[in-house]
Amino acid sequence: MSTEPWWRRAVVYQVYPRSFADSDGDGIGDIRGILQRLDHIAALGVDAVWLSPVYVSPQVDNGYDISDYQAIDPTFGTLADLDELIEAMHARGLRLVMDLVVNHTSDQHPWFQESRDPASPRRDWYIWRPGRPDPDDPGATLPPNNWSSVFLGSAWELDPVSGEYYLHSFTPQQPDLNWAEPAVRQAVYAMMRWWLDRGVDGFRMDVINLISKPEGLPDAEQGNQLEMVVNDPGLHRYLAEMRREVFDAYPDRTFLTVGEMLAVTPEQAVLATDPARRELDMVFQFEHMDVDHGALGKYDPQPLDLRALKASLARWQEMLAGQGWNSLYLNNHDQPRVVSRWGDDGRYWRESATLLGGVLHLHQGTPFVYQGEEIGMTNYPFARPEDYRDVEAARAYEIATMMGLPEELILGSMARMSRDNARTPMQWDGDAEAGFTTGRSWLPVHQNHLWLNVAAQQDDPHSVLSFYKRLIALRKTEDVITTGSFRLLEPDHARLWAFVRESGDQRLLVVANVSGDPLRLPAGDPFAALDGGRLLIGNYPDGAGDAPGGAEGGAGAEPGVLRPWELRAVYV
Ligand code: TEU
Repeated sequence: MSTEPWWRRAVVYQVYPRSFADSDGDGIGDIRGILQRLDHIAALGVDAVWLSPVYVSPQVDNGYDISDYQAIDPTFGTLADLDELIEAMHARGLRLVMDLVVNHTSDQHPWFQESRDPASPRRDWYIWRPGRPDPDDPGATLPPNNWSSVFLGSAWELDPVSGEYYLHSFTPQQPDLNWAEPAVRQAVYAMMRWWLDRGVDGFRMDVINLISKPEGLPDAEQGNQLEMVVNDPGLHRYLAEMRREVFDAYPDRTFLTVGEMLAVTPEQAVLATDPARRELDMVFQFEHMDVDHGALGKYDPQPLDLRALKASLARWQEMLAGQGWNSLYLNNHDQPRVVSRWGDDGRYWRESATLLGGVLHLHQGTPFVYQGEEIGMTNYPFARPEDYRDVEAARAYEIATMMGLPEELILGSMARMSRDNARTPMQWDGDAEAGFTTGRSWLPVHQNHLWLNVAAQQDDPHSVLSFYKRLIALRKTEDVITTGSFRLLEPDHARLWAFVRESGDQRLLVVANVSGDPLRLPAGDPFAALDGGRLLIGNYPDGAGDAPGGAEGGAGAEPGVLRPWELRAVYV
C-alpha cells in the first residue's frame, strides 16, 4: 500500500464564490451556483477545490474579514448548502479545501467587539498598545511603531473607546488576532476541527506567516512590517502545534494544508513543508509573482524579464527538491490574469494562455488552477477609478494621488495590476452577463465573453479548455511530472523557457517560445533530440498529434524551430 499523500498527484481548482456562479439572481455568486456548475469542475479532472471564504462577513475585503467562522454568509447561502456541496463533491471524487483566515478577524467579530473593552477577558485576543507621545503635539499620540499595513498606510488604528491602538496588517476593519494568547489558538483549533468534522478536506491558510509577531513589536527599518514579522520563529511553533491539535486528531484521513506566506524564502518554505517537521504540506510563495514589480512595488509594474521568472521558479524547484513540496500557480483572486500580464491576450491569446499553463504544470509540485484560467480569461479594461470594487485598489489610488503621481499613470498601473481583474464574473456562455447571473453582476462582465466562454470551448479539441483537460490528465499518467528531477536549460535566454524533467530512464524535455516571433532552438543536446522524440503535449494543433496540419499550425513546424508562443513537451 502506498503511503503517498493524495495531494502529491493532485491538481486543485480555486473557486472565488462571489464571481463563479449566481443561483438566485442577486448578482453575486453563491454556493448553490457552485453546485449547479460542479460538472464543469469535475470534467476538468481536478482532485480538489479550494473555496475562497464563504463565512459571515461584512465583506470589506470580500470575505477575508470574517465575523463568524462557523456560519455561512447569507449572500452565499446556508450551512445546509455547504453540507450539500461537501456531499456532492465527495460523490464526484472531489475534495473540498476551505479558506482559513485567522491572522485577523473582522472588526465586527464579537471577539473584537468584546476586546475593545480594556477590562474584558478578551482584551489580549488582539494586539493593543498605547500610542507614542507626539513630540510636535503634546496632546496627541503617534502609532506604537512604524509598521505599515500590507494595504498601505499605518498598520495601527486608534480606538477611541480605550484610547489605545490596535494592529491591523490589512484594512482597519481587519484587526490582527494575538496568537501569543493561548486561548486564541485553542479557539481557532476548535473551529478548524468543527469544519473537519463536517467533512472538509483541508485548509488554505491566509497570510499564515504573519501570525507570530516579534517580541516587543520593534520598529521596522523600512517601515515595512513584513520584514519584521514573516521570519519570526514563533510561526513554526504555532504550525507544529496546530498540526498536533487539529490534524492529528484524524489519523485515518489525509488533509491538504497550504499556507499563504508573504515574502517567504525557500529556506523558510523548506522548514514549513519538510514532512519530518510536521507543519504544512505546501506554501503559496510570492517570489515569482513579484518579478515584474518595480521600485514602488506592485502598482509600479514593469515588463516581464523572462530570465527572472524562470530563474525564480527554478530556484524553488531546486531548493525544495527532496525536502519540501512546491505549490504551483500563476493566477488567483489577488493577481491580474496571467495571459494579459505575461502572455499576449490579442493575436496569440490561445497559444500564450496554453503555453503559460503548460509550462507551469510541467514543473514539480501541486498545480492550482484559478477559475477562468482554464478558458484563458483576460484582464478587464478598467478605465475610471469608480470601476474598481477592491478595497486594496481604493487605498492604492488614494495614496498614489496623495503622493502627487499623475492620474494617467496611476490608472494605467491599476488597470494592469488590480485584483479586480481576477474577480470579474466567470464566463460561462455568450449570453448577457455571461451566464453568471440572471440579474446584474456585482462587477461587470468582460465584453469578450461573447466569444471567450466555456460553452464555446467545450467541444473544440483545440481550445484552451481542452488543453487544460489534457494537461491535468497527464499528471495521473506521467510519473516523471510528479517525481522527476528538474533542470533549467538556457537560463540566460530572454525568450526560451526550457527545462528537463528526469526520473529513471524517462527524460522529458519541455521547450516554450515566450514571444510572438519564431525561435530557433540551440544546437546540441538535448534540443537536437526534440523533433525525433515522442511528443507528450504541445499547444499547436499539429504539434499535439491530434490534427496534422491543423488550421493554425499552417504548414506545420520547421525542424528545430518553435512557432510564436509554441510549447512542446517531448520524451527524448
Ligand atoms: O492575501 C495576502 C496579500 O497580502 C496579497 O495577496 C495581496 O492581495 C496583494 O498581493 C498585496 O498587494 C490574502 C488574501 O488572498 C487576500 O484576498 C486578502 O485581501 C488578504 O490576504 C487579507 O486577508
